[in-house]
Amino acid sequence: MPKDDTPIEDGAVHLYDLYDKDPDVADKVIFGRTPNKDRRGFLKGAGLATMGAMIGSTIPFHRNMPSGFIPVALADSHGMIEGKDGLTVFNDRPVNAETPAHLLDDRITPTSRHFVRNNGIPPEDVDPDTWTLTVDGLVNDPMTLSIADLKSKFEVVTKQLVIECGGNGRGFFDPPAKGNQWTYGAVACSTWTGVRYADVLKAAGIKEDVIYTAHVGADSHLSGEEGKLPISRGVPIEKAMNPNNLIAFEMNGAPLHAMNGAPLRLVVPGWPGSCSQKWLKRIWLRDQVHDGPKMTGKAYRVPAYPVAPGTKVPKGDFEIINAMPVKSLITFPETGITLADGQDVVQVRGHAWAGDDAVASMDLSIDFGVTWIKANLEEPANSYAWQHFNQTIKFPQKGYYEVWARATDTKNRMQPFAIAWNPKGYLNNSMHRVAVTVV
Ligand SMILES: Nc1nc2c(c(=O)[nH]1)N[C@H]1C(S)=C(S)[C@@H](COP(=O)(O)O)O[C@H]1N2
Ligand SMILES: [Mo]
Repeated sequence: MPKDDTPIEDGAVHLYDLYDKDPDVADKVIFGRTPNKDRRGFLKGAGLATMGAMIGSTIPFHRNMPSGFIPVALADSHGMIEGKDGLTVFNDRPVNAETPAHLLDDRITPTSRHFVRNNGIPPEDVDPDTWTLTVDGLVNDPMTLSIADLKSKFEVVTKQLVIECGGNGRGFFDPPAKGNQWTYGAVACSTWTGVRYADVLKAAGIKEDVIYTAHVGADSHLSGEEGKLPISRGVPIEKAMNPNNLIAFEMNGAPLHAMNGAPLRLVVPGWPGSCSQKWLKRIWLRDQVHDGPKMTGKAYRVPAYPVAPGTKVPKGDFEIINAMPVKSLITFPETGITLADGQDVVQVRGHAWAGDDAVASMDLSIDFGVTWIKANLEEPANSYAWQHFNQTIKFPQKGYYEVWARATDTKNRMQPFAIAWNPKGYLNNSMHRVAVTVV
């Protein structure tokens, strides 16, 4: 295979040469560290060169590879996105990556562990100093604000807020639903700093006939078509006015990560993550339910009535998802652990959250749900932060166990064992289970 036959970026050929000579040294040069199982690197602009470099070889049949395709040799490669660590990458065009449950063990999710859900291609070379946000539509005073304006004109607040993708848990649907096969990790609770969405709307002056917001970001459509938006969602004006929503410019005390919406994004916690527009450029107030891409049809919608798995539901029978349901995650121990040398006790811990509500109680079971053990549950740091739970669990004898976690919200709604199936695979809040073997 002649190396010059491949339409690769500048400098790529010598990468291959580097890998030919000594892959370990090559990795160090490219990724800045010695490779291990969790090979880290960058995905930004991952073309053939990056892929080839990561595999350590040329790809003779590369022309047959669909765009956005991830070679199976890299399929279990974690952390391919710069600044992210240990995420499971589903695609690179658009980038979609979730965090394994045991890596969400921090009380506040570090930026490196915050999942990424992109519908299009993020803007490149964003400049926070020249970035502007326009608020228009049915407002008394349309405004265009810089990030400096936001900081000087409005109170800056910091909150821990949960963002969860509406499709988190889709991977467990049977029959399967199309889309990213998220397991548990399309959720995070980072610290966000910004101004209240409500304060900005108030300053613009909301006209009486406004019922819905529309959010526009700077990412481009996968087709490359100029002006075509990959996603533009909105929320009822009442939800937009919730004082916990932020227009955020900082994540965990630093500028936003490029993949999480730098330099400016919405954080509308408690509702599907898709309401939290990244790379935010425009907020448009409307007198109708917003009809942007992924607002209509079946996107982020579920049937208005319960359906049997596999049912074909007419388009008109879907309704927009609002609050996410109560859910929890065991972040320690990691599923599949073995307790040896007479160990029979584990300090189980994790987090729980409940859409627009709070979590009232948290229970664990090690006998497949026959009996339940109350876990210690903390109050949230603020509304819409996840709540931490823990409990010491003793296993009565050797053998295979599953620890099940079940959260109950303040309205007495509990996580189900079985999946409430819907055609697009949203809202799966079935209980998290981890396997523990005592030998
Ligand atoms: N501009 C823009 N905003 C977006 C998206 C997107 O593709 N483009 N994806 C949405 C979806 S579906 C989710 S779940 C969240 C994910 O946020 P994160 O990538 O920071 O985890 O961002 C939302 N905001
Ligand atoms: Mo999402």
